[in-house]
Amino acid sequence: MEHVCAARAHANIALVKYWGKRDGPGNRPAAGSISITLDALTSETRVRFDPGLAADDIRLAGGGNDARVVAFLDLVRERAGIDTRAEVVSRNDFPTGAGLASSASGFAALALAATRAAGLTFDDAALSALARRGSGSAARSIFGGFAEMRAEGEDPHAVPLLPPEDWPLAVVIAIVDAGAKEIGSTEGMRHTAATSPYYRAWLDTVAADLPTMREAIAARDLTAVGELAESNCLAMHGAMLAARPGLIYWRPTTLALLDTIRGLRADGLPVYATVDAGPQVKAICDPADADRVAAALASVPGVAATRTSGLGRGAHTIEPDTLDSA
Ligand code: 2P0
Repeated sequence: MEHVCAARAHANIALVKYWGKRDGPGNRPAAGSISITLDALTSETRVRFDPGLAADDIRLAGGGNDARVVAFLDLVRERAGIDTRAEVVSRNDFPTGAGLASSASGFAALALAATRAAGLTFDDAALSALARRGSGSAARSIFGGFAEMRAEGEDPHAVPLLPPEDWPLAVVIAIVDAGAKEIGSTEGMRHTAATSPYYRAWLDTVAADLPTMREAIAARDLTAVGELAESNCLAMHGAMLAARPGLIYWRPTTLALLDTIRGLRADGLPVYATVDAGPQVKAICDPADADRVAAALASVPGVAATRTSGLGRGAHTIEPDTLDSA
């Protein structure tokens, strides 16, 4: 008997960032994080467990890491008590591995599709904890809108804070370089924790920022959310820069974009920047201002493209034949 399921999930960007793991196995974060899920960055994944397969057959359009997917399937097989190999077909509608959180949407979609295809029914918390094993940020993409990764416990998972319709925001993504990054997040975090004299201070910063961010979100205060998100991002990059050798994900255009966003703000437009483990800049603003922000960012020399996103929903199942053309 064939067991198949397909799922869709969106990437997320963190307002309070995740950058560092606990020691030991299980991919557990050293601290919590808070994110928004973006409807414009989507992964769709179909998993089919097939007794006729001798090995997992992984087809990731746009690249990706097959070994990580197989290791994740092993976790699902262990939970389900099965040994069946699977065909996995997945596609993203945005560049993979370039600091646009493709591992977040990818592993969130895979967690939902693979568990259902294996006959497991996990609640959102259990699904989020499982997605974390694939990629820490994927735990947050199980939820839509605003979500918080809770770091405590043996098997940490994210929790929802606000659904997307409760506070619509826009994120304008300025793509500087769509190529895959040289140092992945897992290695970048390890290097930062091992060598940066500012790593401890970074974790202290996150501990202080989490409750403040929760309050700012509850109050729907864009200025407070944006200022804190931008500061938290710069503190994370500060810890990376201080690693030895320094970890620099930015390109000159990244800095030009940050400058442009500060210029818009000086002109009275409330827009705030965040940058992840790549050169892309994401600008957070009110949806009514998104076109103006996108036009300003697109005019910065070196910007390849911009993409505007609203907030998206959490991981959900879709018809398996959606992936037939993938
Ligand atoms: C974040 N990032 O909070 C931070 C900010 C990148 C910079 O979560 O090792 O790919 O797979 O658990 O989830 C990227 O880290 O790392 C990330 P792993 P992941 O969004």
